[in-house]
Amino acid sequence: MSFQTFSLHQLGWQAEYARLLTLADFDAGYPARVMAVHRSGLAVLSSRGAMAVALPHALAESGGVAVGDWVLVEHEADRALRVLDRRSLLSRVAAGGDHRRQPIAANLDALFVVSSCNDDFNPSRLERYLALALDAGVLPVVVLTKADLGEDAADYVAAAEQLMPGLSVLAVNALDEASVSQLGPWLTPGKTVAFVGSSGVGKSTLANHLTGAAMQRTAGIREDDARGRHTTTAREMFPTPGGAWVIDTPGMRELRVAVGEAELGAVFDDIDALATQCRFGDCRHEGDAGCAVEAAVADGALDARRLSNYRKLQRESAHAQRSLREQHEHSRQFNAVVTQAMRVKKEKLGR
Ligand SMILES: Nc1nc2c(ncn2[C@@H]2O[C@H](COP(=O)(O)OP(=O)(O)OP(=O)(O)O)[C@@H](O)[C@H]2O)c(=O)[nH]1
Ligand SMILES: [Mg+2]
Ligand SMILES: [Zn+2]
Repeated sequence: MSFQTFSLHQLGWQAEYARLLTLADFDAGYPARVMAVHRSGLAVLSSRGAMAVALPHALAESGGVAVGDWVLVEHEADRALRVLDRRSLLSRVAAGGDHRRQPIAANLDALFVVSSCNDDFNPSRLERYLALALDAGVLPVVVLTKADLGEDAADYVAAAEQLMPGLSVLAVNALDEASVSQLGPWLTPGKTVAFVGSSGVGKSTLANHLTGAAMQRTAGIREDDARGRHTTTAREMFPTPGGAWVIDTPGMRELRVAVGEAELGAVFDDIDALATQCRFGDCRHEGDAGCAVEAAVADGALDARRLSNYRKLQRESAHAQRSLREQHEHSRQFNAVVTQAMRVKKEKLGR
């Protein structure tokens, strides 16, 4: 596939990036946007067109490079020199014990959190995605697909709107172009959006409509469990005819989060507001006297599920952050020991 050339502005360049580059940077290289991350290197687009550039090991290791990133590409060398500071970064906690953050997509303007008007609809999972978006610094928009398959799409929309104050929720038939045009307001020129959600909910179907081509594979859904097979395997960014940028992602089976307290609190703003009305400032909302949160659960104003999911996400985030801190501390101590050992060795050799 060949790309036409794009100006930096069309690629989503923002004035704030220019401030991150020094004259020395411009002498060394030029900015390019990462369209895809491959094991062998990066596919980038710049005002010079599409190119494959090498990704030095050190750069890949230090925080990684994500689709949507801006990199400085060395003049005449086709090699990425560094990643420019991100405006937003969507990341997940890696599977396995080490709680490392895996970058998913960078410099997003909106995150379409996709679920369907069927068994896939799960408020706790959606809250998890909303927290992920806020933590990434991205505006979440909930898109509920398969509105054509049932009559109760409005019920799903109403339920989703309860999940965060001011949340935009759209019900669509992803197979219908006119219905998909509801996403238009978030797809203005130079804006970058990504789709996340479980496998089979229609992320690629939506992305294909927007980019005007079947560039991502889609798969038929299995009727039995309302889940599709995993069909999207790579993360790539594609332009829409209107000048926006779209990133499709593979369905995530497990999404662990490590979200900041403030970001989590923004999703669960209603609970935090109730908590200010508890009799005691240090109320744990666990049988404490005069607890406004538990009173709200008792009289049906607050969903017990929502309260328990808030607690779960708080615990999970605290745990992941503690684990990251410990690792950081460990590697700091380790480096100190190594540095000391090398110094001793050098001194010995010097004598
Ligand atoms: N009727 C109907 N079918 C849909 C809708 N959205 C998606 N589908 C179908 O659901 C199946 C799965 O869609 P995909 O777009 O591949 O799902 P995905 O989210 O990209 O899945 P992964 O790539 O596995 O994460 C396809 O057969 C689509 O045609 C919708 O709104 N209505
Ligand atoms: Mg897909
Ligand atoms: Zn309380």
